[in-house]
Amino acid sequence: MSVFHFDRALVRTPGRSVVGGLRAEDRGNPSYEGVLAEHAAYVAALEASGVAVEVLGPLEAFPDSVFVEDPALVFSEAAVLLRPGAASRLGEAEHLRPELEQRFDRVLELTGEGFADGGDILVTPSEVLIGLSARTDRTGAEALAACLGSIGRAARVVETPPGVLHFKTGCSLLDDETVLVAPPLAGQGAFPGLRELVTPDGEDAAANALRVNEVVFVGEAFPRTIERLEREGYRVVPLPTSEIGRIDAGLSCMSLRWKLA
Ligand code: CIR
Repeated sequence: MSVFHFDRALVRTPGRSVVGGLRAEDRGNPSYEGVLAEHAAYVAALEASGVAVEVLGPLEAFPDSVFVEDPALVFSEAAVLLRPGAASRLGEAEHLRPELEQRFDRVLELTGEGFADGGDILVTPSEVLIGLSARTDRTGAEALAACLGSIGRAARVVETPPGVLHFKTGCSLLDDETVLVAPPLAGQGAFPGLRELVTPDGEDAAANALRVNEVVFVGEAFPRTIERLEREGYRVVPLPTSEIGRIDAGLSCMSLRWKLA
């Protein structure tokens, strides 16, 4: 079962409120037009890589709702509505419910008191890794692992190093054998059986790359990572992320991706 071959994706147009999106450190608001342009480039890149993209309308009441990866998790066989750990984002899942019900035969739901963000979930060929973070707590992670068990998916709860927003802020799958990792996640034993390719000095944020079919999306501001990946034989598609980067986002978070069963 391939974990990076996709033919469908769901994205959400950013609302004007995106300029007030959450961030750990304030380096100034992103510009709305800038985020829109980065989003449009991302959608075009998904389409160019062979994915049919459906675009949902903006949700002004939820500044971070362009990051559709966090309130849900999707597979070919089912979707799971999550419970995002930031109070301002919890309601996003409910807005995805009808969209997922239209597109998936099975829509499961994370219930209980815990929280889990999609940004903390890395699907590898052998298992689903759920990173504990400031957004995903142990109660949520364990409830999600149980939920995934009900669809026959093995899950393992792992740590996200302090200071890293989401588990996938610091890692992304490059192929069936290789994971791109930022130094804080490297050498921690989090990825048994996978080769770790570590991002070059000063380019930790490049670790939130995205493998889609035959290409890897990488932030264009990370030339050394791009060069390293190209040397390794990957076909890299550099994408602009400077505006979404101001609100702590990378390339996995702007879409939900799956392959029709
Ligand atoms: C947040 O803090 O929730 C957003 N500003 C950024 C979310 C990025 N999501 C992701 O990497 N999965």
